[in-house]
Amino acid sequence: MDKKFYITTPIFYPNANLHLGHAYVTTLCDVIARYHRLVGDKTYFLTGSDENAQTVIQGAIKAGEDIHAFRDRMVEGFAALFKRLDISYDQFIRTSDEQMHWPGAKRLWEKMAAAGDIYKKEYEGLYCVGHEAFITEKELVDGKCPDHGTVPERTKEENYFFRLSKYTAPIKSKIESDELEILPQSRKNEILALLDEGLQDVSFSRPKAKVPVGIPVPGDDSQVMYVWCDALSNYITALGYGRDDALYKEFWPADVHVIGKDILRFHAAIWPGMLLSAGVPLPKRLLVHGLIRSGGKKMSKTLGNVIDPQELLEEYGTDALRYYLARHISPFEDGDITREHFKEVYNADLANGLGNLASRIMQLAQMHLSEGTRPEAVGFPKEYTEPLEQFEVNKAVEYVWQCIAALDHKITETQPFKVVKENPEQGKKIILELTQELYIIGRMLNPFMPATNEAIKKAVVENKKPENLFPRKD
Ligand code: ME8
Repeated sequence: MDKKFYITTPIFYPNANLHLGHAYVTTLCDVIARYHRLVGDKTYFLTGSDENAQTVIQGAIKAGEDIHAFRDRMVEGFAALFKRLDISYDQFIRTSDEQMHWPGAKRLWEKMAAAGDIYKKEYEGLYCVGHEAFITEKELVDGKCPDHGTVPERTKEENYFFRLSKYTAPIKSKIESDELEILPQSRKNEILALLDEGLQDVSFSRPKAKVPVGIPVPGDDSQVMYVWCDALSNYITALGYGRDDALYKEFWPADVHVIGKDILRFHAAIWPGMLLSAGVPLPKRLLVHGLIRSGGKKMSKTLGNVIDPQELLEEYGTDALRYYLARHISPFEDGDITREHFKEVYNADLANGLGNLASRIMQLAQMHLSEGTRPEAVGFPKEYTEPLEQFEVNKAVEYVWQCIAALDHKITETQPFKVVKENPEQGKKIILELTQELYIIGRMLNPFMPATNEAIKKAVVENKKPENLFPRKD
């Protein structure tokens, strides 16, 4: 098949270690990318880090480290977490990379400038470092940004502005017609309501003195690009836009940018505006996921309900965490996770469910079959592919667990352990069927739980019992 599929995560600020929310969006993308590879699509999966931000500079200062050393150390941590999570990205783009990222970001800026959409203006505003954006007086609560609880910086600067207002109508029509599709519908409505108010021009540069690590504005070294202008362009610079067009020609436009609802505005207004201005095709889709909470509350150090992905990985393993994120967090709504629920689900679905089924079947196979089997690859049922095509990852996992329950039921019904004693040929036939169905289940698990897929495949092909896949936790 020659269908291509290009998927991206947000690029993360290396201002602190990644938390469960970052692990979630990256795992979600990985599941979708692995599914597309499984069905034969030529897939490209991009992730990365958003490094030229004030929040990152502040992180380095807080850590008492040189900015470059700090960013390198943080990004090493990202890579280590993604390795542990079995994230199969094709590229990790760093916006500090002057070879890979900067030429394309500059090219895009030049195109926008050539279109007459960049102009200079004296500007006074309130900059919220948490948002990496100017916010308005009326958004403040008690003088603070309500999302970050911090007092914004009052700045008076001469900046370059981007004429985003000019693009309100074309952006709206692209979103309304689903040429730029926004999933789920509630997020599409949200952005359409915002567009109805009309978009304002945005400050698109900062003084170099304020953000010394930023990308210099073409033609004016005293200014650096606004970090969102710099960051959004990663989706094309990583493919070689402005540098080496081979990947760009093959994979752009993106099939889907996966983002959290916190950054919808940047992706559904500023990014399409930039692309329209520069004459670059728009991405096809935004998949906007919700935020993960714990016990109904925002995870916070004060509440003591922060769950570190490392902690779950150490206790339960990679595929258990991937399973939880894929099945028990909806890609379209806010999610929730607690240690108690995690353990409950682990024991029920993985230890007693899948793990137990695999070991029962393979025990029978090892005792009664003389060799392993490798079922011919058949297509996937539509109950599996249809939700995955629509990014309804949790529904697809649910379907696999229905297959697991059905196979469990089949063992109870057919009683192979009895039949094989009374009628060995008949018994072996049943057992062979069970192993083949287990193999197919393993194959369907591939996008969600790649190592488990491998372990099941090996067990069936080599006719041996898999290691205890998911030991019970008390
Ligand atoms: O915003 N639950 O980076 P970031 C679920 N650099 N997902 C969460 C989450 C939570 N509680 N918290 C964060 C930035 N996320 C910019 C992006 S893109 C060109 C630039 C996820 O490090 C979610 O996907 O703050 C969110 O959009 C992303 O992490 C923000 O990561």
